Amino acid sequence: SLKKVEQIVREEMDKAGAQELLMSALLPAEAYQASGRWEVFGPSMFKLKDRNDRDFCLGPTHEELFTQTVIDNVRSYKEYPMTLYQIQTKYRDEGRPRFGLIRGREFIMKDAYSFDLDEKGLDESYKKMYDAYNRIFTRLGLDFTIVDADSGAMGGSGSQEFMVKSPVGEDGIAYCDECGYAANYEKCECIPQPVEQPEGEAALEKIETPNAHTIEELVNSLGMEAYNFAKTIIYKADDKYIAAMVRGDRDVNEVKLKNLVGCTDDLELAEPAVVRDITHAQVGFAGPIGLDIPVYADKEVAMMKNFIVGANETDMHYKNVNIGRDFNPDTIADIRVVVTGDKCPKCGGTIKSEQGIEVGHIFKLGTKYSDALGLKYLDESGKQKTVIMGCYGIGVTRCLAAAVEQLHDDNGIIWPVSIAPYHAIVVPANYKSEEQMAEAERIYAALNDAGIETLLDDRSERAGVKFKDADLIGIPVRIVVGKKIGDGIVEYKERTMEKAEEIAADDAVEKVISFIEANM
Ligand code: 9G3
Repeated sequence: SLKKVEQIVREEMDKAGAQELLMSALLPAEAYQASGRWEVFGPSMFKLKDRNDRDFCLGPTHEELFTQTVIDNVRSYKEYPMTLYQIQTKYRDEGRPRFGLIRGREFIMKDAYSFDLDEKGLDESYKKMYDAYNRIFTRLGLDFTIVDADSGAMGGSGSQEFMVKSPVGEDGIAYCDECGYAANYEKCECIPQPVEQPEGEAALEKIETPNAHTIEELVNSLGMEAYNFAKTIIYKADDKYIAAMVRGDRDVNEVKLKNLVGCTDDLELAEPAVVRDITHAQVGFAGPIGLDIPVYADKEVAMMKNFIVGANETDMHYKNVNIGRDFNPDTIADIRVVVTGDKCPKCGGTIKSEQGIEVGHIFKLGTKYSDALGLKYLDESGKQKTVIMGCYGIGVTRCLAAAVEQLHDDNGIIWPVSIAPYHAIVVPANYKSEEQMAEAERIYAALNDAGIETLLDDRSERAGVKFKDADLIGIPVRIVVGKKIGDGIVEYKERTMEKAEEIAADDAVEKVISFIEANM
């Protein structure tokens, strides 16, 4: 299945005019030091030393190496445009590796890099990749959505993600059915949703809230609504601490906040001991009043009146808090996670949000790497210019997991035919019956001769075990040779059919061929 995914990616990349090469995965530090990323990646980069104590890494991505390759080999502007790619193992020391192939520290990526003379050229190269990605994910049998994405540390002028909808997806997709707007959580602008606010500013009051550590407990003990509270969450941003505030019924979007704060590494929740040290209170009573770290407040908090916050004192909260009189955030910005029901930032319609697995991400990079490493060319009038780049990734191993997440049932995997490990399986029901085994072998050989990738389950196992295994590994179609073979009858079952149907043994090969051809 993995080889089939790679081959489909390869075919479509080649059709789009890209050229394949293969880089090292064990790389000297120099290229990443030249771009400044040797430091930027921090703990995510697997670093090691060689026998001469020189710095190396296991390659997490290859912008620098492809740029250097073009510098070393391309002499004239006439050789552009070009798009180079590889299908190669990457290494990243993820803070939270999980879900098997979805997020591992070693994974296979197709990474491509385009090199153009100008922005117009980049737009053309980008469009070719965009179209190739549509063909690739369609051929892989994935139901995907394309969303505008944040470029984050990559720089450049924007990017798009190809997302496979799945509840185990770690990424969020916000989309509007009315106007077609689609963005990932990091990119989607949240329109502040006002909730009714009391008139005037009541007097600030400290109240006892024994053991009310969470919003739910507070709501219950005070008989208020979650949107009457503002949460104060303390994060570690690189080597300093910050406080983020969102309305009680919202969540902090940590990528939006990270981009706003401009920190290098991902934000991390402050350890409880640090929270106690900063707030002088147990966790769950943090608030903005009297806090001596920067406070980033979501736009909706700035609309609240007479609301409740932690008092930075164990078991105590403040009520009737008002911005201006009682505290002033250092920054007010959109730092919350979009939710279903939000207003569409484009047309005002209703936003829906779902989880997704990012299987592809394409970027217009610009000159970030060509500047850093010095990839220049002399144009036809002899004027020196910088090459414009794009980069395009597909999580090849992640596509396998995405396909399984999206296509399975209680009996196991349902592979799209295009990436199934085999097209068909032949199962003799009774391994003790010479007639059934012989007939199964005959059909198996005939299918293989017809170009159908066929598995023969000739184990000395009960039929039920063989059926369950065939369903579990998701073989698209199954032929069972049982007692009725004496009447020239076999069973035919497509993986998605409820029940098997009886067909003439002589029709089995043709029926399987037409099913496979219709679903490739
Ligand atoms: C690193 C480490 C982690 C990383 C990166 C580099 C993510 C990194 C973004 C990309 C951008 C594109 C080429 C193909 C398309 C995607 N996590 N990214 O660059 F060193 Cl440790 O990989 N790269």
